Amino acid sequence: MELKVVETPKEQGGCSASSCGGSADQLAHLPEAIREKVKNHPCYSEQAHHHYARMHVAVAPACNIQCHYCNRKYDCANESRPGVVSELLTPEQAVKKTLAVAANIPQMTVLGIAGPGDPLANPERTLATFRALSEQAPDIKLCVSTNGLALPELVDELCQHNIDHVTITINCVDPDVGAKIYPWIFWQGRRIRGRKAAEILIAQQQKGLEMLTARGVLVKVNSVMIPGVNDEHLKEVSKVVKAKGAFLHNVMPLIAEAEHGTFYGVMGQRSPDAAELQALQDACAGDMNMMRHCRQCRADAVGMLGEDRGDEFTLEKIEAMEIDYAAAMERRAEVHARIEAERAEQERAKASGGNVAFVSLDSLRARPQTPKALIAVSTQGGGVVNQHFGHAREFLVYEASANGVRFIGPRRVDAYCSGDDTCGEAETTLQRTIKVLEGCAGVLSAKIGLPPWEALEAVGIQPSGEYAWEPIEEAVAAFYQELLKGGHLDQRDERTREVA
Ligand code: CLF
Ligand code: SF4
Repeated sequence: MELKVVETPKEQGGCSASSCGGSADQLAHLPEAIREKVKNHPCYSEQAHHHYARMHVAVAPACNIQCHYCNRKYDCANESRPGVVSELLTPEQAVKKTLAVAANIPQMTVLGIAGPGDPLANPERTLATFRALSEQAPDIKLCVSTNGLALPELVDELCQHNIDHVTITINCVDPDVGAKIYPWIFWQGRRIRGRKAAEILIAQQQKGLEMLTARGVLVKVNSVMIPGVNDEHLKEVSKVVKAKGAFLHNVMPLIAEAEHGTFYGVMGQRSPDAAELQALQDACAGDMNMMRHCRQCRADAVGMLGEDRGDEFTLEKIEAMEIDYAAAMERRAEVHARIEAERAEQERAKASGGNVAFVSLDSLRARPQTPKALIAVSTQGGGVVNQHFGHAREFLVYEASANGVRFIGPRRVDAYCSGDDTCGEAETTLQRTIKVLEGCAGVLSAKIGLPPWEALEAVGIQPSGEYAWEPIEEAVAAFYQELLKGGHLDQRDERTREVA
């Protein structure tokens, strides 16, 4: 039997990066120089995030604006999930930490500064960190995330330090919308409130975006989706920032919990659910390359996206480490070469029919009624199905259809399994996991125990351990066809109709 993963046809909105984040062709339309810049950046390339890690250093405590979704005690919601930063670092400490992580996690390719306040409201600390790192660790890409208020005045300095990835959080291009998100900004020594504040912020963001793209810097725009406030408006934001040269748009869900003490949290502003987020991302995708794999990292996150190894690199632990960065550079180069060889091998296998035997999705195109299906995957990186169901802290969700396989986004869960074959012991957590998988037709893991298997089947989610170590997209496509052939998707449809 022949393997073939069919790409989303261009006439349906196009694959590019917009709707087919997991495709090998995601970057194919870009000039070589840009492909080179993003190919191992875990945030700018969905493919790369399976293989490479990032880290943040929390050197920037102050902020120059107030967002209604932020409480200063917590990480910047622009780039992080709420949670206090464990340690605020000086630039010297940040450099030491970065070198230690680079030596111990050779897949770490990107150092970002994303808070806990706004990096550009702390320009001395932020730029001192970048300056030292561009000298001492030239193989690490430097990345910064900002609300944009202070950006235009700092663009030239950022460019001098080789920072060619900048994220601007742009939640609106209309000051009336902005006035509902930002109660005030601190601008030219004065606190400015209301619509005027939003007007200044928007103008600075747009000017900064234009200046950066004019200098060839890759700009990603993050937007927080706030239902009833800017959700509809973000389609317009997407159009505007694309027209000004932004490379990628990352629409993230609002995180608003009362216990975080944010204005929105306390006021009961709701967050969007997974379906609403996906619908908006799809609507924006017609105009923009969309990022769908964001994990809303902490401002001191360390490791692969979705994992946090910060505890291994506290100041105390780093002090005790002996770091030979010259030797680490060699090891890093070896590891990166090995990863690239593996990626190339995966691409070759895909192009030549792949490792998983199944019939071509082409045959399904003639069946317009073929249903779409969401399939969740547990993985710990490498682009393959390689994690035990009970160990998964998150699932990557893919949509399979006659048009191919596309990445939809991650869904986070708590791990409930403490050993290899103990799945199902903590039923309440299993039930929570099942809730997170709501809407999925199946789930692929490297291994799964009988109790969760039965619990999943009972709610119409078909588990499988048959695709362990297979490349994710190929496995999803093969599993999708298995579900179709077995009538599972039709039965699901009927069950859903009955429930409705
Ligand atoms: Fe950090 Fe942001 Fe750079 Fe990435 S994170 S500064 S671009 S290195 Fe990435 Fe984390 Fe999402 Fe940010 S997953 S929150 S998009
Ligand atoms: Fe908080 Fe970041 Fe907004 Fe500043 S820019 S108020 S740190 S979310």
